[in-house]
Amino acid sequence: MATSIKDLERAYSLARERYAQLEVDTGHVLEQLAAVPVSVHCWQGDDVGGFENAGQELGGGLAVTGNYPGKARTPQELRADFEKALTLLPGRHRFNLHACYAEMTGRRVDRNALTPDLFKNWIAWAKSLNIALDFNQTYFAHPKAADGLTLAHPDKGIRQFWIEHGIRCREIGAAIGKALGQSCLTNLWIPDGMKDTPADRTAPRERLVEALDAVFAKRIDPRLNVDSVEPKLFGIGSESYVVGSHEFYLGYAVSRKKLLTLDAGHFHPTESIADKISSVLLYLPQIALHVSRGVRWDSDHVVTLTDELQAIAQELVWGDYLGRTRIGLDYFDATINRVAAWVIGARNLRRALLLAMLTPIAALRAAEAEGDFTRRLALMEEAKILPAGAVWDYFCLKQNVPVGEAWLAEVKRYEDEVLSLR
Ligand code: RNT
Ligand code: ZN
Repeated sequence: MATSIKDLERAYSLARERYAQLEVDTGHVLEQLAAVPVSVHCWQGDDVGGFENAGQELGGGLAVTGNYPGKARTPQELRADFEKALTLLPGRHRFNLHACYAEMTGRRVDRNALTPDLFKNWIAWAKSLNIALDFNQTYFAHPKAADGLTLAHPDKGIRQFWIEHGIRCREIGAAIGKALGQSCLTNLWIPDGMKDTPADRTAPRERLVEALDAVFAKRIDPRLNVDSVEPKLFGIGSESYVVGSHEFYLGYAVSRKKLLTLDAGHFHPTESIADKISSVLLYLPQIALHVSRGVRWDSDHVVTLTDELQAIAQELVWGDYLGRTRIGLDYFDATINRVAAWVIGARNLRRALLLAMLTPIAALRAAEAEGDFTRRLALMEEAKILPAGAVWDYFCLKQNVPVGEAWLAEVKRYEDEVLSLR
């Protein structure tokens, strides 16, 4: 039986008092938490399929495993699925599209010729839901990316094709931002790399800088669109060398005033992006995050409430970086219900932010300033099991979304009534 509203309120009231003793104002936390926008990635809904129907395999080192029934096959289905997810998610959300989700009507338009009107249904839908959109160039699942090289390709014609794609996508980003009145983040990730030891690591990087400069040549009003570049350490088929590495893009972003997208799965397995945030933000006004979960490699598992996720949230909250970070999710799991995958990951991200906001950070910092590391560690550990669950439940209640695992019954119902009929 579900907990009654009265019980939820009672539990919250006790929790509020407990946190007040630690000088944490839960009322303020709830307001702050609701306001953080999280950009949810469209591609969990259909296994990074998109709607070009070109029969091209995903490629680019991206791999989605699983064949759970009911995946979205059309833009209408994808939109309906995400609308369902939104009813189960507390707080503000954006929707993050990829260029390969263009809606072609009849005639197929290639990537170098995409125009904003191919996204007009997405824009109208976003408007009707009062959510903002983000965007991504799609440098994979295309014959001209079949050898895993795009903007760094040795062939000038192929490079030019992908430069044009990059330019078109920024224009689409700007059109989205204009139509929705909220600046769109257009994120650029390319798969370019080599499976085995390269003989020349320099030339592809020189070509990439030149190509990126061509993509970004036109100035776009940041109120309409901002650009971000996403580094990676290695991928499937690019184990030995990735052209757009962390150092490559960090230098690029700083020198060209672009955002840098830190993806949690794009580094050595024991390396955390949490520690990078405060360094990178010394040199860049803004960054973007792809919150993901690597398991042994960049496997893009559904985001769970790990220590790493909490470390990321702590940095954002404790470092006061929320206003300078465009938070997005990036994972794809086809072995479970895809709507549930969205809900689990997005709720976990916000839960991690809540935990960080509820930590008595002033006391921790005071202990640190006094050099009292015993106290810092002791308080940090005690803080971990303060009654945050009661605050989370109350937050969901106030946000009109299911409390606790009750959301799962909603997803199951949707599966029975909609997904299983596909
Ligand atoms: C790939 C990058 C990239 C993609 C999406 C689909 O390693 O993480 O962000 O996951 O663009
Ligand atoms: Zn990513």
